[in-house]
Amino acid sequence: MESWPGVIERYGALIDLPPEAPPITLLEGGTPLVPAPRLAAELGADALYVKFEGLNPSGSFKDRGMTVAVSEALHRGARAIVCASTGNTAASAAAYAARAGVSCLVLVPQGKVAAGKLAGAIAYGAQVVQVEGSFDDALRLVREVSQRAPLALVNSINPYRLEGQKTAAFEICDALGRAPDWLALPVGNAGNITAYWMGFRLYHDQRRTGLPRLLGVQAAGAAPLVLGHAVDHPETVATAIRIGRPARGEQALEAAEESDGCIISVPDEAILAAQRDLAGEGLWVEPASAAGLAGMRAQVQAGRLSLRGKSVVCVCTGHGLKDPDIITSSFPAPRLIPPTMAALRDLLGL
Ligand code: AN7
Repeated sequence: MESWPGVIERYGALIDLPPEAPPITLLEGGTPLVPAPRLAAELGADALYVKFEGLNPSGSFKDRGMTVAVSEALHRGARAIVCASTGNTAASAAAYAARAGVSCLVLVPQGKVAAGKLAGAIAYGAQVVQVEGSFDDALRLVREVSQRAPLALVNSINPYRLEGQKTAAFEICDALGRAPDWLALPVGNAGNITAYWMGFRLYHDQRRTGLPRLLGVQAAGAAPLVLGHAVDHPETVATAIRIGRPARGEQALEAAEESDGCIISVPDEAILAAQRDLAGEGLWVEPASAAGLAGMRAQVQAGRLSLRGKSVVCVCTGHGLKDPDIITSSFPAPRLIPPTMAALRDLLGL
């Protein structure tokens, strides 16, 4: 079998990127669609799959969009890129900037970025700046600075990000041979749900597959699209989606509606429970990534939805390794014993 070539090479004809732009790639995409039969049974679904996006090169789905955005920026002559981020965009931008040999500036909300994301951005060599404020403050600043300085903005307001991210929809359809009945995913800045809809629509327009219904899921403390207004001080354990003014909010609402789906919110406890249950299937994802499953479960439990005979894909957007603290801080430290069999026997009650 040929090795996976990255999303630009694989889906180039369907991606709006100047064909003469040399791809800056880390061979992102090609992530597994893992069946989770126990979760399917619990929800009464015919089948449930996890699109495990944490297996991308920098550990999240952002790499799909970053390969296209950075390739396009370089093709235009950019020598530096910039983004605001709750963490994953920062790590991804830093990785692709490193790959391209250009510099990268990232602005993150102070103290609210998971350890693995901050470490990643630093490891790849980005200049990381903390902002005394939220992601939304950071996004406002980078929008402005990218107009004043020669810095290419690679947040998902950059359309090339969506061009890359829509490839995840193609992969799902290619793997299943059809579109799933439901696609559930977390919603933060709302770029990803918009991109998925673009991807599904494109395959549908080409008469390759049907269309799924979309379930976008926000955290209750950061749910502007459910409340219908901006949230000034978003708060959630799922720091990736701790966003109060989603840049693509309108498009996300349109996508959900067009698909005959919806955007809902779930409390942090439901997100953490879903994270535990996914880990119980051998799939350790970061908290935000569990929101899709948490939302599906909430809809089913409330009787708003029956999944009988239906197939569901939950998009798990980032790897659990991104946020180790959320796990270690809620469990006691592992027991410490002297290096003797007596001590181990004692501990195990043998
Ligand atoms: C794991 O990195 O916004 O709705 O700055 O990291 O497209 O924003 C991350 C978002 C879901 C939400 N899951 O996607 C950032 C950032 C994970 C994420 C989302 C994010 P969008």
